[in-house]
Amino acid sequence: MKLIKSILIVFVIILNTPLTAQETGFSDLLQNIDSREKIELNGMWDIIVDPLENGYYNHRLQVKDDGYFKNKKMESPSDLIEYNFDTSSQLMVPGDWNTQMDKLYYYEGTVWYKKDFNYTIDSNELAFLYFEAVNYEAIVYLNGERIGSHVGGYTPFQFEVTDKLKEGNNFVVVKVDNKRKKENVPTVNQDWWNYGGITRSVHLVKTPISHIADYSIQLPKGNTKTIEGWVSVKNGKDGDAVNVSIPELKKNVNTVVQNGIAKFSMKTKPVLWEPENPKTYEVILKTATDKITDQIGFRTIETKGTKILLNGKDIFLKGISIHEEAPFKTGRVVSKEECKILLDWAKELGCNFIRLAHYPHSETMVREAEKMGFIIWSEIPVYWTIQFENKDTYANAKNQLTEMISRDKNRAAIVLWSMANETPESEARLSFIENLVEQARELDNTRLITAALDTQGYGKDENLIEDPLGKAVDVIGINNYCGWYAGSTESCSKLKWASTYNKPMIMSEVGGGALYGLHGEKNERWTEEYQAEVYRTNIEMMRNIDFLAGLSPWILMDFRSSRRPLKRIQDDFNRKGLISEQGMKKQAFFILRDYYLNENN
Ligand code: GCB
Repeated sequence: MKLIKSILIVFVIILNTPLTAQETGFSDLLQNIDSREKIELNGMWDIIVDPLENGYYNHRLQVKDDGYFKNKKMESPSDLIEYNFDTSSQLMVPGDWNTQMDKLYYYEGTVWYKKDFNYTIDSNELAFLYFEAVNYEAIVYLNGERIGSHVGGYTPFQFEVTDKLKEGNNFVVVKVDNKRKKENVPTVNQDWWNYGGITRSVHLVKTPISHIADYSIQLPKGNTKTIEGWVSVKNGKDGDAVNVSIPELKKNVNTVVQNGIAKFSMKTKPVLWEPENPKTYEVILKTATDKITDQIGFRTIETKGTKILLNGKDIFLKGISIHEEAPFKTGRVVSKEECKILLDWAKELGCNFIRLAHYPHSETMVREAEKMGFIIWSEIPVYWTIQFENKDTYANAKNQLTEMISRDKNRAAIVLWSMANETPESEARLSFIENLVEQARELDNTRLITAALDTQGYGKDENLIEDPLGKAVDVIGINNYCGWYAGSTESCSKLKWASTYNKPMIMSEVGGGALYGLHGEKNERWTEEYQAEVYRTNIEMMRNIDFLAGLSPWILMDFRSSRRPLKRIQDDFNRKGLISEQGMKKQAFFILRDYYLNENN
């Protein structure tokens, strides 16, 4: 009886506990860290390459309590310490290790990173260690103590470390492991380089104790006259005042915190964000203790039958797919300048749309693209045959999806969240992706959901889109390699498409490979002429698809892939780029450019 009573009490307490900010579905990942005071932890980090994970396990394969994360130093000449960060090699952060050190080119395993920094304690502030991305698994230690871990190579994560910081010298150690595993997302099989390392920036972000953690500010679906949203406040209390203002619109609303969030709504008519005029407004959020400023654009996105409507108007998405690979030097993109080079090329190509494949790109990339007026498709690496039956795999994918939406939910440029790429049909796969769709809609009901389907019914005269996943998404993505993986180039212009769904379709991939500077007949593989012919005939095909709402051919620039060994042609590059990794434009670039500049305006 006593036991039942206590169970009941616990139950009642749970029911009565006010919902925290997490009514929103997001964690407390800090929004817009660039508007915060922070200590940059970029630059050279000391590293130890540890393929046997000797810094983590002892010789019985038990986790050590005095691993490399202790950053021990010899104190007397007789001490035995078999590592020393201070005399070790160094790597640049942000950056991948593969292109920084020859011996790490193919390396997949553990590397330990260590950075010293100075901190002055201020009892009025909190401190967060914020990682923009680490590929793939990170275990983070501060001053020798484990503070947390993260799985997934392309999304941000943070740890609140206020109580763990010391006055003066501190050190952070990160165990980074990029070993591919079957159960991971992506799995062991991927057509891009598995760049390891602390690939994006690291910051120590400072906030007031009661601070604005997160916010969502946008137009509701289909409504261009109301800006609404919420602001989540950490360590505040019910009734705390929050002020939201948009000076250019002469709007200023006061609201109050309840259960961790302050909701608001304002009637106004902003100039809408669109590719020709990527207008954003300065939005200021204030509490008694905190202030955040962001640049936010407003637009609506919907579908109507087979059309995509931006701000209520039919738009054709003239796009290109992009990997987050640096021009001229390869490796991961690490700077704003590199993002801009890629985006300038997409502009020159005549694009109003980019597919950021196959994982969330950096916040810098998204923000730069938004400023330049690109509509964005953003995706998680649910790629090919991952373990659809595995609950942990689902949890991992769901977490990456949540982190992606959490970071970018205020970016008007993003209109499509993509759940998956070329996944094989099965019951398990269907419910896995349907659950992701449901999660995405719960977190954000204002954008469109898509997935790139693998419909390559080569050899037939008509491709019928009937993948059951088509039912769950708003926009159907189709990856089609007519003229490259199957079917002659001539057959493409005659290929017909039909769909069981009355929905817009984006040709999310189409293309073929060419080595820049290699010339020959249009039926000779790897020549620029062959690739140009693939584009020519596929464009003819696309002209005849009346439910086509856009395309993002594969791909802007050649990119590294260890699936591509062909000597003197590929040399570890996927050659489907319209531009070589050295920035040279191939003939196909101009074929697509003509199509974009002269049609579908
Ligand atoms: C695809 C994949 C993409 C590959 C591309 C190719 O369908 O989605 O990741 O790189 O084909 O080049 O084969």
